Amino acid sequence: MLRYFTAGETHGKCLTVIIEGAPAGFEVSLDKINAALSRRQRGYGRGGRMQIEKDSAEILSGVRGGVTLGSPIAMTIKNRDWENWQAVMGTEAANGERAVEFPRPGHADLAGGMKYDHHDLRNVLERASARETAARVAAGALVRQFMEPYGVELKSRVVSIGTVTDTADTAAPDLWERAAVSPVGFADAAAERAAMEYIDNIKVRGESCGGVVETVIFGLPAGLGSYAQYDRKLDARLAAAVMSVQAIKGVEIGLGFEAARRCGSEVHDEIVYDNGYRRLTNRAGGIEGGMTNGEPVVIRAAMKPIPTLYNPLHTVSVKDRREHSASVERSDVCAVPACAVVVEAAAAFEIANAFTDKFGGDCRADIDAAYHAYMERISNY
Ligand code: EPS
Repeated sequence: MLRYFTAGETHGKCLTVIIEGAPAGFEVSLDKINAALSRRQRGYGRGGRMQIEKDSAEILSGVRGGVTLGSPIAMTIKNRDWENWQAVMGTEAANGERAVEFPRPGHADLAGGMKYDHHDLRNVLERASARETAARVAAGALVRQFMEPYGVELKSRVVSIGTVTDTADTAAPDLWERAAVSPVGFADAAAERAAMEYIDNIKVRGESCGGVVETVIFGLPAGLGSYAQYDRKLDARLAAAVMSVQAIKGVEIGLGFEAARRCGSEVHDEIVYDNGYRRLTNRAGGIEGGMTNGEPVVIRAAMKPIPTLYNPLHTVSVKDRREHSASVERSDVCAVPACAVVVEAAAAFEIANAFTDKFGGDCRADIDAAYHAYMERISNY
């Protein structure tokens, strides 16, 4: 089983991720990991922090000569901002400055303070911050490389920002390429301009905004995941992985909630045989009965607006319960394009987990043999 853990505070020294269960014998490119990290930093509407950081990962263990060893892989991403926070965030001595007293509605501040008995809510926000997602992006960008030799590819884009929806034709061959270079992750140029204007407008009002992101996974054979037990269902695992991303409030596979409004014939995908079993549509989003069905896996996730508002909401002090406006920390007006990269990484990890579960988790030679034998067998089915 592939697992990962992250550690690190947003203004601490660094983020750390440890990946356990990685198979041996796979080449890993640090450039690909760093490219994903830099994609996560981009996007129209991001705040001042991204001007400070230039995220890059260092691999500390589990890889030798660019090839995985089968041992735990540790990576670290430095926080450049640490330089400005050492006195506040030092692990040996901390000066107590920049204490946070006024919990932000929508953030982990209040419940986290009550749960862990923190009276300086900085102790909560430092870890709850979406800065942690940089470590997850590094993990996802590493493990997806185990599936590249088998033609598995992940793409992501932004579907909507606030009330503005991308109007691009989703069948366009350059959809993903255009979305990848857009400052808002859209493929249509007019919709892109409208989204940027929308972000400008809400920024003036001291607001933040959310949006919907989409990740599609191409090249997966039928049969990853299982219907046999609830916790082996791939859609359940993907939903949990994506829902665990900061600020995600909803996850859909394929039609998602829309399926509930349609009749059966408008939901299910008819089966044909054309050099393999295929579907005339992909409304299921590539998963039936908790398993991949050979069509692309389509995941959509809804991100809520970031809770830090420059025009802050009403709250109360956790020191003396007096009424006050919520704390204002430097933040982003819109982080939806970054969220698309994070959701892609979270999905990549779960897919790699299902892939190695199906084809073996020890080494590339075993995975190669199992993969090709399986593909041969199902091609004769
Ligand atoms: C983020 C880093 C954070 C925030 C943001 C995401 O840095 P800082 O707090 O120093 O500005 O910009 O996190 C949040 C908005 C949040 O609410 O957690 C990052 O690296 O993505």
